[in-house]
Amino acid sequence: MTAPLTLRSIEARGVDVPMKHVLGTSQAALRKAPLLLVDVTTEEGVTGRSYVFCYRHAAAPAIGSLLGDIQAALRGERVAPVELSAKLARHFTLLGASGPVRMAISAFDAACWDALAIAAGMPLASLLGGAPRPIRAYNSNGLGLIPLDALERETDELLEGGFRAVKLRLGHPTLEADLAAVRAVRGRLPPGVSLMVDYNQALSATEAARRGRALDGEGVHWIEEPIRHDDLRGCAHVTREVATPVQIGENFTMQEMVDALALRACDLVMPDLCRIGGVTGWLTAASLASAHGIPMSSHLYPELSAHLLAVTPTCDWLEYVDWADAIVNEPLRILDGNAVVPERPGAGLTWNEEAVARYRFC
Ligand code: SMN
Ligand code: MG
Repeated sequence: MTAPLTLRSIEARGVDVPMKHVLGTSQAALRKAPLLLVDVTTEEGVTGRSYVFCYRHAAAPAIGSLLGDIQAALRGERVAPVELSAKLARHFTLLGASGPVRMAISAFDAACWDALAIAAGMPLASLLGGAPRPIRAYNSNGLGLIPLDALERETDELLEGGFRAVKLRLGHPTLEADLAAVRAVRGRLPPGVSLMVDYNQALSATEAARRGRALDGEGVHWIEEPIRHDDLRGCAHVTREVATPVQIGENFTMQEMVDALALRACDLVMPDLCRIGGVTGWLTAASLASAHGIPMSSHLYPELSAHLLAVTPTCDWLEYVDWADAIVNEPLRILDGNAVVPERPGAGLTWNEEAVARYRFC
């Protein structure tokens, strides 16, 4: 039996990592990824790791400060993430589990699970009752709202690694411009390669139904977040009106996931590790999706999500982004379009300290 682990400290460091391809969404164009690297150290000498994609730089010190609060509340406790999640839910009840609070709770939880898997000498997927296996991945780098010739160039680049799917951001001023972008990318894809599209909440429900119906004839694999994420009734309307599967979930709380499934607000779900409550939250979300027979994909964090999809009963697609490659010692490998879940203990994340020093901003 592995000896229990005792929480000693939580360290959080912000790095500003350049993206190889600009992420031009309908809401903002991102050129750098502000990542907060989280190390949970234990009295026994085991360190668990995770990271948070902070969206905005200002969120990194805020999440870091909340992790300091978690450290003060839980120092000396046994690393038992299911119990600690329940404690943290109470700890933050009065403040409310808003975006940065949820991200701090989630990243702490994920790093705790990593520590447990390292202590057990097992890959995270194995600790969770599964085993490392290839997980099909789509390339989600790049393909923003950029000119058509640039889209064509990027599509060719993004197919390297044998990916069998890519994701295009939409939400141009007109439906015609959206269709032109879809056709430009489609025209570069070999047969059998899927194309997902992501509106990042750009449309009204009426406009989403109109554009969605137009996209029905274009062979799109899913339409992601066509309207604001918290209008679940609107999402249900779009899902009914459009034949192409509707995908939502990257902003879900657990309650939103429950409500979305009850309202049939989508055909597919893609919870985000750092918004759904870390590994503990993911496992609950995976059970919910399974009970409803809804395919479940991941959002960002491909290194950890690959382990989690390996134990997700309705496992669908891994979202692959390469942002953490710049600061980890062993980047996630893609082989023939599948993520290779590493066999080493834990999730397999260790920091390249030289790169961390270069990109550090808080
Ligand atoms: C996305 C991810 C991260 C930042 C902005 C947009 C996008 C996705 O919605 O699903 O990849
Ligand atoms: Mg998205």
